[in-house]
Amino acid sequence: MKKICAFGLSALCAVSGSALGGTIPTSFVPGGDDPGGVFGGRTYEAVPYGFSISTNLVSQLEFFEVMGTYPSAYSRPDRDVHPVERVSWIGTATFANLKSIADGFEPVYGADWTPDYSKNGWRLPTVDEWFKAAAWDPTRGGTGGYWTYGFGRDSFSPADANYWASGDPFETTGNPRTTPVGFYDGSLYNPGGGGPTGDGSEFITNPNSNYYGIHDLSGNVREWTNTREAPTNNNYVVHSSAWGDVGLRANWERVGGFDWNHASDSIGFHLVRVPEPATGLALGLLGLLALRRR
Ligand SMILES: [Ca+2]
Ligand SMILES: [Ca+2]
Repeated sequence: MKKICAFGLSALCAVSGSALGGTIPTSFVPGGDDPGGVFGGRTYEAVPYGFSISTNLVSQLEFFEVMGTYPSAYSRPDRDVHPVERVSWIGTATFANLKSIADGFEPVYGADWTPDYSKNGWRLPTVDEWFKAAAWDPTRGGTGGYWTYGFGRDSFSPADANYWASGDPFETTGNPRTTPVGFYDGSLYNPGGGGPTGDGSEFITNPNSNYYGIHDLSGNVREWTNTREAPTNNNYVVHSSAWGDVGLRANWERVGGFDWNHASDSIGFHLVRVPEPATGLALGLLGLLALRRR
């Protein structure tokens, strides 16, 4: 066992290979099959390299097992299976570095929180990666295309995702009204009413995972990305919609940029990692895109 510190602070040390927390389930998004383009007035670049993305939003239990704390506003007995929220961008980067070390990967974030894209550890997705994971479907129309919502459809109903007054069994339990990660999987919850989930009311969900099998890209909580809003500030772009939003944002719409110390019970995150960042031309492209991104 070897104790490793991410960047010299005792609070950011972990034992390499200690497997802090369990394995984070991932879905693989292959590179090189998407054209990118302009959507809603924003340019999304093609992603020429493959990356892994957490199948679910990072849960409160996954965060606790690494960090030893429950920072989220949702504090009911079933909190472990709900998405972690009220974590700042710096908090997510800290978690990602520690989880990387525990899993035997290279930490991505350096001393000033600058991501080193040559490392193979966990990090937040860039906006281009997030958009591809949420929208791209190489089978759409036979030749591939982009969907409006993160579950592979261009319209939504209350059975598809968690938003304000969407009727799920967590509407009446008080704020924040998150649903468990992976909740929209086609299940019938609390059949006949009076079950153990949320307020016990019966609720049927549509299968919400998309082509890659990823959940909750639309709805439940908004999500941090690894992309700065502008090179001159520490605001990071936030995508997706939350339990408190009326309806769902399209995959290309952004909430805006938030300071890296901002923490909200409406913001959580998916994690990504590039298993082999040093191979091919992926690394150079990624670095360039991250630098020139507005
Ligand atoms: Ca809801
Ligand atoms: Ca989401």
